[in-house]
Amino acid sequence: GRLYVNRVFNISAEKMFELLFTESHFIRRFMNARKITNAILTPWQSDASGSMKRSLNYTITITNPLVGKFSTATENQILYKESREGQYYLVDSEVYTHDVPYHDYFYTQNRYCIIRHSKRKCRLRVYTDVKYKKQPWGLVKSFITKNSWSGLEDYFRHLESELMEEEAELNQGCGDP
Ligand code: YK8
Repeated sequence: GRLYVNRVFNISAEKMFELLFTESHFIRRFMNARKITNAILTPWQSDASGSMKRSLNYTITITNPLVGKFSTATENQILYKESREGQYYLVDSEVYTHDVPYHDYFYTQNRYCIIRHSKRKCRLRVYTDVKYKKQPWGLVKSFITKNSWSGLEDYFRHLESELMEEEAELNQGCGDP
């Protein structure tokens, strides 16, 4: 896997969770900017193990010339019960892209870790892995992995920079002296 985001933000852990994992203006704006459309989100609901789950369905716009311009996708998120409000949030998200070549072979697992740093700061880590449901040939596998990494890198670089913008806006006039 790869670590795509690992940074301390001037944003509380609680606020970071709200920005990324609720229907915040921030995430709506970000989805618009990424041309992620037709989003349907279920609310967070507790499961039998005491963790929380939700799922998202949407259409992504793809810039990779090897792939069609759009794909539907499903994202299943789990907020582990080990999470502590305001302190520590661990979210795993499995993303299935249904309309790309070899879609039945792989999915992406993103692990988001939000850790309280101080009252108004948190660390965000995003760790990503491409997982295989069945083993493709070596050549196909490296093709999938390479194309996935480049798309993911672009996505998380953009997310990080938008979070930095949001951080600047949130701290206007009331940031740390
Ligand atoms: C989520 C991983 C792979 C996929 C894409 C497929 C290449 C197909 C390989 C062929 C287009 C928002 C990605 C990047 C699309 C976007 C997905 C996003 C960024 C040529 C063999 C969508 C996080 C996420 C997870 C997986 C990403 C796909 O919140 O390369």
